[in-house]
Amino acid sequence: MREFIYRHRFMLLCLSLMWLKTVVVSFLTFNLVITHWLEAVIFIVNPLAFLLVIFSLGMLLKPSWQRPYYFIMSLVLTSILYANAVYFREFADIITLPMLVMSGNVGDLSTSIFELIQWWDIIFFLDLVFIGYTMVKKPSALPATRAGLRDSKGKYLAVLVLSALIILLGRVEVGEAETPAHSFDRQHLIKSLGIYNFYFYDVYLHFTTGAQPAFAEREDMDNIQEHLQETHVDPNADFFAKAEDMNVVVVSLESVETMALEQTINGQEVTPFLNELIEDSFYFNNMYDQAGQGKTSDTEFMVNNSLYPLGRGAVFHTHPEIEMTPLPRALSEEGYYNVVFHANSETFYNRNEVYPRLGYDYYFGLDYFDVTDENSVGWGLKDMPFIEQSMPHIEDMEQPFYATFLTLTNHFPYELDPEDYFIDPAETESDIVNRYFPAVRYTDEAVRLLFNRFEEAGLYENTMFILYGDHYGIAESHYEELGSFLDKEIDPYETVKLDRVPLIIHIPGMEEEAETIETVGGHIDIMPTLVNLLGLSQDKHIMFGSDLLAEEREDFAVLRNGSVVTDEVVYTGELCYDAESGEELELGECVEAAERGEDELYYSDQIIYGDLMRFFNEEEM
Ligand code: GP9
Ligand code: MN
Repeated sequence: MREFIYRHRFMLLCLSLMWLKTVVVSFLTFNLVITHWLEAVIFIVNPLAFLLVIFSLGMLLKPSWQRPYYFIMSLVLTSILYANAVYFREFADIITLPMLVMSGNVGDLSTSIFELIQWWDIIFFLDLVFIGYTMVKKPSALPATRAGLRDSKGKYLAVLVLSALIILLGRVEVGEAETPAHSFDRQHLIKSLGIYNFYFYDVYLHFTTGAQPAFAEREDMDNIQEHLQETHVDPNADFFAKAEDMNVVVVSLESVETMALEQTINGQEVTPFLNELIEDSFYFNNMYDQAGQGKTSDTEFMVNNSLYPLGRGAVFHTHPEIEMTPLPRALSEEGYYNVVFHANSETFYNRNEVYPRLGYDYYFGLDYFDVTDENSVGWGLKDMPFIEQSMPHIEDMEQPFYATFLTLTNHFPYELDPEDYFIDPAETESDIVNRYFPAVRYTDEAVRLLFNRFEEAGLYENTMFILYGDHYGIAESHYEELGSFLDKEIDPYETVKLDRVPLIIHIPGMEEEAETIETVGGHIDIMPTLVNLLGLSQDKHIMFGSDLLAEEREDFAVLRNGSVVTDEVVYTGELCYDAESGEELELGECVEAAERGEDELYYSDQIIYGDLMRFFNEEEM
């Protein structure tokens, strides 16, 4: 043993440093909740399974090739760790393979990426400097010796057995027997598999899901239709067709959270216009962000399909060609003209491919806007000139229309020109938190402008407006500073609560019925609500959500990471809370809700992965 250590010191040094770094970085960056000593042991040893194999393979090489091999391996693995650490700062998630095919979007993301990189990230690479130095300057101090397969069979076998045992150990379920499964919770996967083995699992998912359409059968769809029938809730008949034949305007409020509507800065409301609008609208204050890695586009997918987005990648990118029963297409049949306004490149999120399939007739993308240095900031054209420049197209449009406006100014990293500050920034240690509120305030002003322009154009009275926050704004990595602003400690329960996004449905002429509705729901429920209000047939669609105005509505929302909210409990990351008080409960109290959440995501995923809508049978709905 001693001799082995001596002969392979360079390899053992690289291996130990990489192991240590993986455990420390994973623990510090991925917000893992470790509640049991065995979980801690599994978490600490699991990166070894992969590292042992990868580093011991180096011993097969000639000594002169070994050092560069170990150095390159350490560099590659450090880069994987670092890329994930940076990604996690904004997305609280791990990079999956389908995200890599979205790298075409990266050019537009440059403003966001620079904001995420910190000077002290150099720490990630310090050990590589040390390894590189000894490799070049002091090679004799740390020997690398070849261990041929024939002579060292026993050693390689031992490595394989040890790695296999570690992987098996990761499969051990720790904690209470009644723990729900965790298939949608990537943080749980990292905890039990380790970051490197996670990628093997991801490759496995990539291929198995890719093959799913070929093996799918009509029966798969029948089972899902049966499930949907069991959970079906009748829409509210009193609201049926209340907005029939009206124009429909959908406004995606970039990164606007419900929390923002409830705040003031130095006595000034953050969203004075939305707050005023709420008084005359149906306002849903318990809607949850159900987007996945495809963020804005995932929400567009939900709003137009009432299917959940996928857990991996943006569904607009990964499955642009599946069969769907989308809302705009149903509206086309009723004589609607369907358009989208968004001042970003047409190919971003593959929108140019997906929009026609959703039933949009026209996409007013970047080319339709006059974008200059003066009228743009951050991600591009500012929301107010965006509205101004969209209106002439609206005024010329045949009616009724279904028009989606995607705002952009309130996008991370929340840059704003001085003249667009209507309120002061917040005063916390985080510039992101500070800048977020004035940026939301600016978007609020753009929405006011939209309403004014609709009134001036004489279109207001005959238009139903739907405004929603597309997803969270402030990432978890800023929760300490956000907590100081909100004056509360942000525990996992509060983290889920901060995932609320506003939903406002404003129907001119229905101000009398206006109310704030506290039912728990999410983006998935928008389409069924609109289908009812517009007097369309429910039976023509496979919808996972339900009418938000339904009398018998069940309070329920599942987030894409598997967290679930009902009127009774909040389940998140293997923890269970009382929905009202936020008090922690026994995990068993959440099992039913968590399993229901898993079913919803699982069935919806099956439809997309298997392209099951091919087998949709209207008769059975
Ligand atoms: C991109 C815009 C923002 O066109 O919709 O996307 P996001 O980064 O929020 O998903
Ligand atoms: Mn967005």
